[in-house]
Formats: sequence, structure tokens, C-alpha cells
Amino acid sequence: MTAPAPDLAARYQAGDLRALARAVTLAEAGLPAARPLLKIARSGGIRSVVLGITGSPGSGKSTLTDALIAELRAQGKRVAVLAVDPSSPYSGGAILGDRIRMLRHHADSGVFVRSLASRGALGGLSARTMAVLALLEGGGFDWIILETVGVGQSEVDVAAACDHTLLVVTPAGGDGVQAFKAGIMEIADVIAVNKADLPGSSRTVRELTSAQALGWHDEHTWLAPVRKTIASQGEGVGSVIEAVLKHRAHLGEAGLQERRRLRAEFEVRSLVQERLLRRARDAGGDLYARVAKGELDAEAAADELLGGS
Ligand SMILES: Nc1nc2c(ncn2[C@@H]2O[C@H](COP(=O)(O)OP(=O)(O)O)[C@@H](O)[C@H]2O)c(=O)[nH]1
Ligand SMILES: [Mg+2]
Repeated sequence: MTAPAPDLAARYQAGDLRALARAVTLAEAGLPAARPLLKIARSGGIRSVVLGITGSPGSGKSTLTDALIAELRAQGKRVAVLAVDPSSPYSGGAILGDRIRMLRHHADSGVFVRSLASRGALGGLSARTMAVLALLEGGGFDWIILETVGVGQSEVDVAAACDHTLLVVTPAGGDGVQAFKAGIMEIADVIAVNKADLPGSSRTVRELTSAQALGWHDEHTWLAPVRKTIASQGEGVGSVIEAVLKHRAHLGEAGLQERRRLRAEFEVRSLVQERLLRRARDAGGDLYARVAKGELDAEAAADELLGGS
């Protein structure tokens, strides 16, 4: 059955973790039953630090997430983690593995971990992911961490979906320089040079900071703090948290409100994309065949799809 139990909203509002898990399942499935819960979730204002983590596969995002959970719990914070693999419609092996790794926190009612495999119309994060994030905020977590596998569109999406973006790079293989070239550095609010136990981490920090110094900036520009971490040993994790909070202070109330507005815009635009692409995919008749034969030009076909509803 997909209809929520009548007391689900009340239990969700009271912070019941099982009600939250149920609400997340409804939102992930895109069911209308999630909508009243989302309304409750969004009426509460800004409550959580929403941190997105991005970086290439193997850079240590999951290990760092795990270490962040431990550190934040030690500080008495409640933490929710959403692990998303937007590149795969399946529950990927990596995420499954991550989930098992995070199981050590499962007995702890201050930690909520969930994996999502849903992807958006254009291969990035989906509107459903945004809905799940909103439900977690409504669930009263102090911190919400969104970890994605770092491929393609997802880095940009993470920045649009969160208050703060943490980029994880490693000393190996000129990772920092790659990030700079790919324009990923621009979306980072904090950079962790992870695996600082390996050689070359100081050089990577220097490369990143000198790349930042080269870019246009004035005294108001936020230059992402670069922090060394050894996630596997929990080292440097506290200083990453400090850097995120410093960025939060830099954003201020107005900046955070603006991030929320951008997040809402991202969600609504994702929904529009999903619906339009579904309409295009389901287009009946011989529309595409007519384009292929030159009987109808592609622009006219697009007009037909957008016009008829
Ligand atoms: N030497 C070293 N290895 C690490 C560190 N952090 C993570 N790793 C290892 O790097 C590999 C990839 O880590 P993982 O967290 O799965 O990366 P993800 O793909 O970005 O989520 C794993 O074998 C980790 O144990 C670190 O600080 N130092
Ligand atoms: Mg991972």
C-alpha cells in the first residue's frame, strides 16, 4: 500500500526515525503521499547544515563522511547522510559497500543513513533527491551530508543542492590541478586534500592555493579553505567542520536564504525537465519518423511537443 498511515505526519513531525524512513521511501518513489510531509518539512525554516561532498571515485568521500559522522556525533550533533549515485539506475556496489561501512553508526539514533540510486532527467541529481533532503531537514538533523559518486553533471548538481560543497582531492595524479582545469574548484566552498599520509599532499595544497590566488578575487570573495585530511584515521576532520562553519558564517542569514532559493529553483527545474523529457520520450505517432524523413523539421517537432499538453 502506498497511502501513508494517518498518523505518519504526526510521527514524522515528532521526530520518529521510522516515520522519517517511511516518508523518505514515499518521496523517493515520487508518491503524492509524500507531499503533505514535505509541506511540514519545509515550514520549519533553516535548521540544518546541508553539506555536499564531491570528488573523484576513490578520493575518500565515503571514508571522510564516516569520519565526519564520528566527529559530529562526538560534538553531540545529529547527522543524516544521503549517499547518491546519480550515474546509475541501480544500487551500485560502491554505495552498498559504503552503507555497510556506515552500519557501525546504525545502532545510534542520532545518525540516519540512506542510499538513493535515483537519477535526474539529465543524469544528475533528481528532484526526488531534493525532496528527500527536505524531509531530512524537517527531521531535525543538525547536519545533513550528501555524498555522490563524482561523475559528470553531479558535481555541479551537488553545489546547487546544498548549502556548502566540500571537494575531496588526493595528492596522487595531479588531482588538484585536474579539479582546477575542470572548473570544479569554482564550486568548492571547502577543499580537503585527503590521504595526506601519502607523499605530495603539501605540494597539492600549494598548487590549489596558488591557483586560487591567480583567479579574480577581492576582499569579499570566499576562497575555499584547503585542509589536509587523513580520513581513514579521522585526522583533520575537525578542521574541515570548522571550515564549513566559517563558510556558513560568511554566507550569513541572507546568503543561506539565497542558497535555499537556488535549491528550490534547482528542484522545480529538475521536475520540469523530467516531465518534458518524459513527454518527449512518450511522444506518440510517427513524430520522430517524420523528422527523420525530412517531412517535419526538428524545431517544429519540438514546438509540437511543447505546445500540446
Ligand atoms: N592512505 C589513505 N587511504 C585512504 C584515506 N581515506 C580513504 N582511504 C582509502 O581510499 C579508498 C577509497 O576510499 P572511499 O572512501 O571508498 O572513496 P570514495 O570512492 O571517494 O567514496 C579506500 O580504500 C579507503 O580506505 C586516507 O586518508 N589515507
Ligand atoms: Mg564512496
